Amino acid sequence: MPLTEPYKPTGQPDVSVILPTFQERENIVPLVHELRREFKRVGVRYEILVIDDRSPDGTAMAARAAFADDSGVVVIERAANPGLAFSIREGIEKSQGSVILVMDTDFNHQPKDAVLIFEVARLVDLGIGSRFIFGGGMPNRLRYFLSYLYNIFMRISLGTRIDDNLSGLFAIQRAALFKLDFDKIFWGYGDYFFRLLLLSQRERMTHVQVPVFYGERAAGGSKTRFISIFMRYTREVARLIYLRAANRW
Ligand SMILES: Nc1nc2c(ncn2[C@@H]2O[C@H](COP(=O)(O)OP(=O)(O)O)[C@@H](O)[C@H]2O)c(=O)[nH]1
Ligand SMILES: [Mg+2]
Repeated sequence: MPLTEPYKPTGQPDVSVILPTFQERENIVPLVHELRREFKRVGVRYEILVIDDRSPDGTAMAARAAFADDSGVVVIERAANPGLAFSIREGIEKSQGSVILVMDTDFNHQPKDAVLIFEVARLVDLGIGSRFIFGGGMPNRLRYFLSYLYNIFMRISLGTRIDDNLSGLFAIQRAALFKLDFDKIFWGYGDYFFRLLLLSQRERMTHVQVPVFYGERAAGGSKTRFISIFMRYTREVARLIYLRAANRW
């Protein structure tokens, strides 16, 4: 569809945006507004799925109230199996778009970058947001440097060819994604993302990295503790090295 065509809200969406939320009441409404504006600007039929893990702050209620008149915004409140990767999986399984875009909802991931990554994924299998290629980055320089070193470790130990294995900002062709074994990918936290990259690399899917510069979280607090999350990722990297050596993954 040429970019000049007007917005058409019927038929299969061009993109399904998966927005996992936990305690994001202040962020979710402005984020969805901005995404809608961006997609309308480029003439893309969108579907936006907010996948909320029953946030006590009323995230789901706020999103539902703000977008009651837009059938392209769907709010799902999950009952069982809380967790980031399970939420993303549920969103994907309930989506219809020909490209699936996943992003954080706290403005660490910028809507403008997400739209560019979506446009890339229309042409290849996977568009991946990367902080570690020219033009990318994040405001916290210490975290940036530590994440940069950690990604070098991941590239060497796992053999991934991607510079940022932890961004969690990506878009993928629906047909490509559904070739992968979801049970092997979608559990845990940000580690699901490097399992997805590894399996798609094994399937020889085409990956294109797009530089992204993170924004500061707009409102609320982060759910992750930097040190404990890296310990968790390191256990998972070690497990994958072992399983792959034994031909069991
Ligand atoms: N559905 C769901 N979303 C979550 C959960 N934990 C975190 N998120 C969302 O995942 C994204 C990243 O979380 P965040 O706390 O910003 O992590 P950080 O960016 O690594 O500090 C945000 O959109 C959160 O709302 C969870 O248990 N369930
Ligand atoms: Mg964040």
